Amino acid sequence: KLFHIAVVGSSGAVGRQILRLLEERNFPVGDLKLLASKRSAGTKVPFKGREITVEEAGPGSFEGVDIAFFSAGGDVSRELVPHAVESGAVCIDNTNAFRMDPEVPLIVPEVNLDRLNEHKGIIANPNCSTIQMVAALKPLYDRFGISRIIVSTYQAVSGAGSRAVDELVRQSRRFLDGEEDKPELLPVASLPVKHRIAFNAIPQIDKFHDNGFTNEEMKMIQETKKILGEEGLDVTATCVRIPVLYGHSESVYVELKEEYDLEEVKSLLASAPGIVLQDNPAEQQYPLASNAAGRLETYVGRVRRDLSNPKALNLWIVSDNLLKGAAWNAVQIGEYIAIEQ
Ligand code: 11C
Repeated sequence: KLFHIAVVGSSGAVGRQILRLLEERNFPVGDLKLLASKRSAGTKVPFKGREITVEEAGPGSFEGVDIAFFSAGGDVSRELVPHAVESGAVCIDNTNAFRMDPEVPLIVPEVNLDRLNEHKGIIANPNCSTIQMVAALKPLYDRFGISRIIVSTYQAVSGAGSRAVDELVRQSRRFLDGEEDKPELLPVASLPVKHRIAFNAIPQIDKFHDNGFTNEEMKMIQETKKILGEEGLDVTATCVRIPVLYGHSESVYVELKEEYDLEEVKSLLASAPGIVLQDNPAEQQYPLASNAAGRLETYVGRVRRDLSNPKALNLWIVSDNLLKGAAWNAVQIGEYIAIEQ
């Protein structure tokens, strides 16, 4: 069976990767509709040797569409996803719009594929930093249980879109040339204060909540509990933007419910789906954003016993934020939907 596919946000950083993956993985695409804002409408995008013209997305865009991928921001999803569902499409939404809706499954296939069929037309794709963390922790969660997670992230600028990639490149050049470059985008485009990202680390991703956590940190906390299906899990996060283009890195302290054997932990990680264990300190082998960029897997290393708590361990988790963190997780969900139909 071939599927009529729509990609909303097809000219954005994630949308382009979704198209690339649909092509590379030979997804059974019948008709393909590329949708975007008015600004990008009219541009031509190559797909499997054809040129497809991007159309402006609107409520009437989804007639006959089987699967719609959304990655054009929360406001677009909130407006258009209900119309797509009404037209009979299954929507795989990359934005924050429906993730915490109890009616909407929040899926990382390696973790909770069993919830996929609960959907009523919308399946939410989690935030990039959440996806790679839960994918890596799942085998430990299943074997030992987890009581607490403390995560600090080192996130690439591409998480903030392709304009943020341009901003880092431009600022780095100008900074090395001794020139001033006024930051325009980061940390949050819609807030008045901007900070330089080149040669810097910014402890703010997205807006602050009244509790002092940023929205990115709250996403990690809430989404992790929902995906693992454990509201009582203790999770805390500090999310930091660093001058890396592609690939989020995370330092994770995890307290298990039982004492564990470190070799067993490593072999569980090594055999987990979608995970590559890269952990050989003697050879200076550990995950690096520069190696994870462009790859579909999540890399785990620096796996070590905590020195103060025998039930706890520390790890370093790296994945391409635009791939497993966004486009690949979404296309993977699409592949499971296609298999089941
Ligand atoms: C970032 N994690 O790195 C964000 C981007 O909720 O899907 C992804 C935002 C989201 O800036």
